[in-house]
Amino acid sequence: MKKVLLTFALCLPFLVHAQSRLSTNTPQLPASKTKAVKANRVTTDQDVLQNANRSKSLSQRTAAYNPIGSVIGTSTYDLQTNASVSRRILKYNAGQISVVWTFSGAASPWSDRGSAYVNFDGTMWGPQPSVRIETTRTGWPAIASNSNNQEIIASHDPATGQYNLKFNTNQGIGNTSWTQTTPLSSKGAIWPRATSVGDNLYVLNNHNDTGYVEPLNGMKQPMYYSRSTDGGITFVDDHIIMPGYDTARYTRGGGDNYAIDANENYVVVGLAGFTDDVAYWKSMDYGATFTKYIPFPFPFAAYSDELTDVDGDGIADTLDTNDSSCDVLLDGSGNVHMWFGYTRMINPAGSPDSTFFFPGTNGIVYYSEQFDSLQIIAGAVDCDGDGTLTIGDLTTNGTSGDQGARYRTSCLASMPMGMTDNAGNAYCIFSAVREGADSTANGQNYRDVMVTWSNDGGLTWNPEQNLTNDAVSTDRFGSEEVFANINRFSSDGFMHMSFMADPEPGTELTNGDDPVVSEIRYARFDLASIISGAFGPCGNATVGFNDIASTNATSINAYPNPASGSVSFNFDLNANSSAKITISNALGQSVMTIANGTFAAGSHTVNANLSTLEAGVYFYTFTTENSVITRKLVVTK
Ligand SMILES: [Ca+2]
Ligand SMILES: [Ca+2]
Ligand SMILES: [Ca+2]
Ligand SMILES: [Ca+2]
Repeated sequence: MKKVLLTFALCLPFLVHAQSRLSTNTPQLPASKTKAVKANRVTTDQDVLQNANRSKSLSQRTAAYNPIGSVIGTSTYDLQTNASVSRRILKYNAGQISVVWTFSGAASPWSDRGSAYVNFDGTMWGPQPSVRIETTRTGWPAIASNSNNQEIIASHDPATGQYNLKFNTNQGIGNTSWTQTTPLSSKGAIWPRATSVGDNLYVLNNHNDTGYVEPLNGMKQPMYYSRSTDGGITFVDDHIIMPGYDTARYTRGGGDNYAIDANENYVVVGLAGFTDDVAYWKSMDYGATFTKYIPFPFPFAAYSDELTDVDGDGIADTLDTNDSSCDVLLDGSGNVHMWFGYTRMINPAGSPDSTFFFPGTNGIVYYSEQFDSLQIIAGAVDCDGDGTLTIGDLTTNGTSGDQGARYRTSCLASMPMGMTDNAGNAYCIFSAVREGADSTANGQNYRDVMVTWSNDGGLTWNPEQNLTNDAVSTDRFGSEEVFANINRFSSDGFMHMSFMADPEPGTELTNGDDPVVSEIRYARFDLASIISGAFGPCGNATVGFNDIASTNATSINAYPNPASGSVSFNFDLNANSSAKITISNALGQSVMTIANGTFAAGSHTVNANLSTLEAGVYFYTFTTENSVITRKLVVTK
């Protein structure tokens, strides 16, 4: 057996931090509950059920099920990732939103599986898709756009026996006519990610040769990077392996354990894996060259199931590591932000069959390139305040008892995704099991979508809040919201989110749940509510979220603007609603309330006397039951 000790830090030409136990304020399970689970590696696209030969029919929702947001589609195939969540929502400045997901309308073995696409055109969502966009069976869509406002969807095609990527391009944002091409060479490509800046299109995927026998560059299932500079017509880099991604540190890659982001000339590729480093590659020249960094090294180089004895006493040690889910994000200054799920692992026998991880671990870890800091910033919350988490340890994969559902090697907190806004704030959403939301037939805890945010560039993070705990009021019964993904940058004051929702924690594919039609939902969250802490650590379903279809403030305008002496606000409501208009100064201090009451559906005009205000720039905020609009108002004398 190969014996590798903690000596790599001195011999690598890139940034490495000494591993130390992550300090955390997130509550952890009692020791008796933190059991180890054998880690099954994901080696191929999962086309077969964990519990095969079941003959149940697809079931529909129960009446009590009423999660937030609006349904924009469905899928009977309910595994949207093996680890990291893909950014499958694009929000355009003109107001359109495009969402993709892995779709099927059929029962196992999901013969019609493929990419579903739906677009919000600024007024309404397109119809829910009932068929895939590809001509053949695919999955795992990644979406990007080019400078012609065409949208490009990359998905993997297992039909050839050797996986490959299919690219489908439409004629413009929202257009549902697709032209299918295969611009990349066939390299057994699976589980793609994509992002773009102008005509620079970046694609990341895993290698898979179905037999899982062909090592490339000495590694099984390595991650690949590809780059197009003409909007996806041709690729100048076709399935290349990143510099420093080699047998010195790696024996294999993994399914969906990577992320990519681009912003102006910057590109970042992030990589995790529970027996590997958390690493990223950064480019400052549109992806032509990359430099590798390792913010959180795994204690063993090129780990291949050795005894995890790092202190040399012959006894396996439990190691802090990542749960294979990660995200990377570039802010407006080109600084890298990286998040990953926290877990621990041990191999007590030094054999391939004895690699275990601890799914009861609780924490989202954040790395800041700017501050070179690594910290646990959030996790599942002790909602009843008794000092411990009353959540199962997920060892039985969420099938009974006081379990939440485990998704592959995800832990209590997992699947992070980042966003920044035009005020310089950073946000991280993640999936966490919610203590107390314990209302399924099996007594399972639901996973909700959580958020934490930072107003100092990632140096410190505010307490986590629960965005989707729908079990807090009588009209919103419990439901599982997972695979949440959001826009990478917000310029409109909202976080736009798509996610999968259903009444049953876990998936049919990996948890052996009954077949179900899962919903793909959209919701948007106003950042002002997140910043004010309105959702709270355990959820408050009455504030802050809305979906565009039910937004009752359709418009507001101030006239004249600039205004002198007086101003008129004209607004429309498409339903009866409370409505308030306030004016604040450039410091954010409220200086005037103009309207505050209940208004009927329809058009309204409210006049205001501005004579008490100094000349200058102000903002008016229009708040209704489910929306907040803030716009600039200039006052002259
Ligand atoms: Ca030891
Ligand atoms: Ca508790
Ligand atoms: Ca929920
Ligand atoms: Ca489910």
